[in-house]
Amino acid sequence: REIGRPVKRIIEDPSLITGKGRFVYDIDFKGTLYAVFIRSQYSHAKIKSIRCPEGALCYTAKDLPELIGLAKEEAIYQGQPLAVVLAEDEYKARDLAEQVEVEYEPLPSVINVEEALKDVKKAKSDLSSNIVLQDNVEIGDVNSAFKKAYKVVEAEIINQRVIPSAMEPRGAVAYFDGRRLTVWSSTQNVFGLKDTLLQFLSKYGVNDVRVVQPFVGGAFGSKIYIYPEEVIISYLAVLTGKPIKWFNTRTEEFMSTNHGRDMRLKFKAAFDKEGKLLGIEGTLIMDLGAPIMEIYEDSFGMATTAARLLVGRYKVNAIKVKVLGIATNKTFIGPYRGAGRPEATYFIERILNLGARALGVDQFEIREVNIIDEVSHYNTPTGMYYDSGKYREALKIAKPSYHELLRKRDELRAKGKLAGVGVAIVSEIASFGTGTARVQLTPNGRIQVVSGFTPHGQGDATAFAQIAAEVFDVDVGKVDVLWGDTDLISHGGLTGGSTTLTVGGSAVYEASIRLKEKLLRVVGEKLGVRPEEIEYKNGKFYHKKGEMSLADTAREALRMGVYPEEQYSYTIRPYTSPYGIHMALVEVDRETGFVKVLEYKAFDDVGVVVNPLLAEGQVHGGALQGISQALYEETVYSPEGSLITSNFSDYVIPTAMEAVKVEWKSLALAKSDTPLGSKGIGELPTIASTPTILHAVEDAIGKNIYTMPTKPELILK
Ligand code: MCN
Ligand code: MO
Repeated sequence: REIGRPVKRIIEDPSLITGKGRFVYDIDFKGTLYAVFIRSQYSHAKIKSIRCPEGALCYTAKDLPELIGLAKEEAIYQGQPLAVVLAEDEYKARDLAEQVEVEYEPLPSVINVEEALKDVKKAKSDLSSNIVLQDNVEIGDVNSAFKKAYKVVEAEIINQRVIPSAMEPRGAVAYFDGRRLTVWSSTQNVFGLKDTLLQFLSKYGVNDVRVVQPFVGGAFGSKIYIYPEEVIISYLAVLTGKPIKWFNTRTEEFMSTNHGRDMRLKFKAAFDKEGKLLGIEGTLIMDLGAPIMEIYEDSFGMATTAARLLVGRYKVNAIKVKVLGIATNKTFIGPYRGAGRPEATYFIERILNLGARALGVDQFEIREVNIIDEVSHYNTPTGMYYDSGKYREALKIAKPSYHELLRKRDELRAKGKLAGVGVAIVSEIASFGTGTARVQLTPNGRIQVVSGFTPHGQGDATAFAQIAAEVFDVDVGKVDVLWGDTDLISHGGLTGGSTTLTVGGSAVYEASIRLKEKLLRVVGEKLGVRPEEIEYKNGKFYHKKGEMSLADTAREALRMGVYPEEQYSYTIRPYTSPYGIHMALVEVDRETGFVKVLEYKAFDDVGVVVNPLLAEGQVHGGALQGISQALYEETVYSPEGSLITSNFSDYVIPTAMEAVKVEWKSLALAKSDTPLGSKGIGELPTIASTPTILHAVEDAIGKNIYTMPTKPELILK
């Protein structure tokens, strides 16, 4: 069996680890013009004039058609593109960009939520209020919950703004051959980019667009949006007839690529004596960043999702949360590994632990008190959907490990150390939409899988190879996988929302089964027997009248005029609901306040795991990313809206030195209804680890924590 086997990344890694994988920056055409963007130095200013150097290829909003995001009269965040210059090499282009003179008239900036809510200054001149979007999530009778309460816990907890920090910044190359435009982009959304470019460029007579995703050095949700730079360089390739290349510096990347999170919840929570959560009332405020309406609706969706997912996997029946989306003059917020679910899990898990601490109840026990036993096709009162889950059983399995960590904590404490244990339950929803795959048999007997998804580091292609190999009962080495090119297939989805394996893999599975049936008919016709009489094993068709290999069958099919390929589109309704229990043991240095994660254990239920090596890899990297939010990452703006943490010496992300040993257990208690029975795992560990670590630090220092990161100076205070 191939499904379930820890296969190494045979599709992705050979070229990557030998340094031969091509990224956007490696693509070079003769005669390329390099594009450098002139970006607003102010977070909020009137653009009075832009003066281009004499004779330079330089374009401002006035020279270009109305494009998304290129500021014309008013800049609304630092780093917003205002103009672009082109030159024959990158250095000349950077020098040229410095000669562009922009005359600004600074406007008052709205930098924090408190200021935004006062509504005296506006984040954009034409805004009537900085509160741009509002919603309410209300279920049950909150008032009676508070009347019945034994204890009421109140606080404001902040899930801070973070910078996605993919290893490779955004960049693209655009090539126009006089009829067809081809764009290579460091994106996770090739079909979205193609659609946008076609919509825009058809006005200029360009109706044929191809978008290619070369190898991409990570994205974490931040390369889903169609960014202005991609559209502008495409237009300039058409206008100038020259290939155009653009690549962000790290500082440009930090300012112009979407940030993540930035939500806060001011809440009141009612508990009974045993720790049962009776109700939550509060206001959830999301700082959406710069007011760009095209982006706002989607981003605000993350806040309403967070509010509706506040129920977690618990029996909470009364919730009343006002959700506000606020405009400020900072980089806009977009999806970042979890998009709404990390914030929800953070809020509900923090509420439970703050309650447990106030009541003197153990943090594991308070979860046992509130957890739903199990669900099957369950709709939460807030309108979320959980396909399946055995939550109490999962807790039972995880419990001995929790007690083991407590024992280790107590041993450390006996030695005078500041040690703590944290636990959190991740309440995830994942795997959305439609995925398409075409599976084809080549004349030399290899299976070729074409996927409409856009993986960029996860390793899904290897998992797809396993799925096809399982159906065709061949070695994975006999399968090739292609993806990330709009020419491969008419349409596709994007790798985001932990979707690719479950939705894209189901498409591969179904297409493979259909192709095998088609091939059976070919063999039947050739041998003059009924398909049901034919046996298939080890990549061969058997019948007493003869046998045929896959290569024989492919050639025979082509002779008959039957193409040995099948395409299938799989649509999931509505999504999967993975979950997990994460726990950690930390030690806080009494002198320095530095937190060391000594042990990290994850018990995750994502149904069937196709490749445990890939899934565990996601848990290692994902958990570290969430730990990093808890301990290190802080996006700092000056009062005028300048990004202070504009590179990696000021914005701290973990290195191999801070990497944590993660022990992972796949629970596989509850499958999804999809053909594979799998659920998404790409984002789950990141969602889980942030509150887990915070809880451990709280336990170590014996104090409540309300903000992140938990810096040494806060811990020792
Ligand atoms: N997998 C599995 N069995 C399962 C579920 C997943 O074997 N039941 C494997 C898959 O084969 C795949 C990996 O685990 O190799 C993740 O699969 P999945 O959960 O379907 O998630 P996606 O492939 O759709 O990846 C997207 C997800 C998201 S949304 C973000 S954000 C994120 C993440 O992946 N960004 C990443 N992990 C990342 N990892 C890397 N290296 N780079 C990013 O940008
Ligand atoms: Mo994502």
